[in-house]
Amino acid sequence: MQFCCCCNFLVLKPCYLYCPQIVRDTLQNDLKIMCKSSSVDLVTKTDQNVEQLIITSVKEKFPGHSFIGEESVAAGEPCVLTENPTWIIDPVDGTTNFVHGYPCVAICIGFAVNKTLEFGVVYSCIEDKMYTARKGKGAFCNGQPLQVSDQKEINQSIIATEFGSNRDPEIVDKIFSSMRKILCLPVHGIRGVGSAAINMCLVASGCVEAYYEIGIHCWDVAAAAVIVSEAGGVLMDVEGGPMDLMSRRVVAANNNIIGERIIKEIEAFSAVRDDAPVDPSIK
Ligand code: LIP
Repeated sequence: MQFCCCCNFLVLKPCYLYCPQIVRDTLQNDLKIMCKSSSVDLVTKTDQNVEQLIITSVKEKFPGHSFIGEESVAAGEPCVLTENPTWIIDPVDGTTNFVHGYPCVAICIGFAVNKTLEFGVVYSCIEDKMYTARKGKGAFCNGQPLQVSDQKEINQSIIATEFGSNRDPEIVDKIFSSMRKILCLPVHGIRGVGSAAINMCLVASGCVEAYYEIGIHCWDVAAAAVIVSEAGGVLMDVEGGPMDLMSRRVVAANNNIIGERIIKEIEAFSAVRDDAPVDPSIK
């Protein structure tokens, strides 16, 4: 089933016209902040409104398509990737940044057919950078081609990661232990902008050699994964092998050498899969 990604992008055009303004307007106004899985897992009315605008706009053109949206899943929609054409949406990636006015926020829309990611769009709202990629057609930022770094020396690299929203001391210890081992390789630096998608777009842009994280969701990384891949990068699991989009684990690197080098230092742990059956007994 072939889709003209041009008309897909045209469908998205209204989203990318209005959503960023919604995000920027709300940054200046009162935010209605709510919590999801914990007091540090935040969501705002803007997340919900932006997601609904995107889904409504796409459904008008493609009523038979499926959707996986961060806030729809939080409201109880299933998070299962099928062969059906599926739009994977993070309406505000970097919600904690958004709540605090920290200027790294992105709208992310990935598109998969037969469980294969076909294109991704990440709009970094405050920077006004539109990252786009279509499978086999390259990756771009505001129309300029993207290429990952050609660095093969880990000691000459910058690595990105995030602390995530899990505050279990044992998990936090693993996160810090991994960071400590990577920092002491040594690497030039460790960075994290508070948005998985923007971290991955920085890998695609060649200014970060690799990004890794355990605890992200498919909507955080689906769109940016196409951008990294089309910029010449690789997507891996934190224990090696290919990335599993629903596993909540990712390594996005400029090449296999850097990716495999940091995988050796990561203290891996598992997170509940995005597509895990929902336990009806847990309210
Ligand atoms: C965020 C990710 C980030 C992760 C945060 C959160 P959200 O996505 O982009 O990498 O560390 O815990 O999941 O929730 O802002 O869309």
